[in-house]
Amino acid sequence: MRTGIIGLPRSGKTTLFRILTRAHLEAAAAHAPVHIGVATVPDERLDRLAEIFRPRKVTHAQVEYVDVAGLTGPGALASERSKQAIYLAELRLVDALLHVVRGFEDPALPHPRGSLDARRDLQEIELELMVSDLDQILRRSERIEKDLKKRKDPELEHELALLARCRQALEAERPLRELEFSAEEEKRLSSFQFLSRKPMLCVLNLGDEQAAELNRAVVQHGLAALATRPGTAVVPVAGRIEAELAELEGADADELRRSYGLETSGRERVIGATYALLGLISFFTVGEVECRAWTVRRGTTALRAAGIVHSDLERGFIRAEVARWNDLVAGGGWAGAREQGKVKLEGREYVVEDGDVLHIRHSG
Ligand SMILES: Nc1nc2c(ncn2[C@@H]2O[C@H](COP(=O)(O)OP(=O)(O)O)[C@@H](O)[C@H]2O)c(=O)[nH]1
Ligand SMILES: [Mg+2]
Repeated sequence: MRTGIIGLPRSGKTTLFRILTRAHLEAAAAHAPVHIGVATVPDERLDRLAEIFRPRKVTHAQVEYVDVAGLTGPGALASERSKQAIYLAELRLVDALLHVVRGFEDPALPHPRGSLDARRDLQEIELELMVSDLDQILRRSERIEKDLKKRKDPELEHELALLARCRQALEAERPLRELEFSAEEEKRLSSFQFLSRKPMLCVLNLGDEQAAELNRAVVQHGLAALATRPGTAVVPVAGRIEAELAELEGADADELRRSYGLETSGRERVIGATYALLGLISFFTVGEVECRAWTVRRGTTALRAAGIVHSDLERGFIRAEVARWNDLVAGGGWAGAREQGKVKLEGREYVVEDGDVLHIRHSG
């Protein structure tokens, strides 16, 4: 899964990218237009399973983050527009957007729009995404209209009507993620990779002094209503502090975190919120060789899950042995969990739940 980081200049995008991926960018690389980094998804459940199975290798799930530096707002100079097109093309490929909005004051680091206003900043970038989508819609609609003049085609007529609906929303400054589409419409739209249709996690980047009152800050900055909008979520983070914490390990980090009045790790909250927004869950596979977390969409069947682990498992799928991760830990392994009646045998249509441990029985 890949998430694209967007936001105005000096909002804290690169800072957040570093927090998430724990990347130590070289000074030169820090100025490259697009950075791609991998974040390990923290998961205590996997760690507990590994204590039981003592595998040679523990593999956490991963999320990719892309720091797209060049989105500068609709007022971009002509000379910057071609660069902008490259950034937008990069963004079309991501599954979700992580929109960093500045919530910290710093006289030494002027805000690019002259004052702090989270809602205005959010709207500015959103507008840019919508303009890009609208542009695509207008070009495609024009082509369809031309074709329809030559010959009647119900397929194209459907598409045109659907695009008209999208256009109407965008012209009312409503992002496409707020519209409801049928499965068939979803399919038609997917190839467009519209930006304003992607789920968006807004990260409010706060100053040190607001670290102890994160949730109140979301209200103060006028972003509380965002959480109720479709495909949208908000997470407050004290960026500078989290960047400092990301450099530390274990107990030192915990102690420093508490001294700032922070209860939980910003990194974990952002990754967790991204999972929730995308409807992602984790299941596990365990053994002496490897204990591993796998990321799938909610609703994934045992057969599909088997295929994600290995195509051979999907092809030769017979049954899945399924246990809840904590039952497996409590039983000290499969044998113990089985004795306690905590292992179920499931068929290919079984819908995998968050926290399931799967053992696939297969032929060949
Ligand atoms: N005071 C303060 N400075 C921050 C915070 N987050 C980032 N910065 C600083 O703001 C500057 C721009 O941050 P950066 O992450 O490069 O922003 P970008 O332009 O959006 O990538 C850097 O000097 C950061 O150290 C914060 O929460 N508080
Ligand atoms: Mg940057």
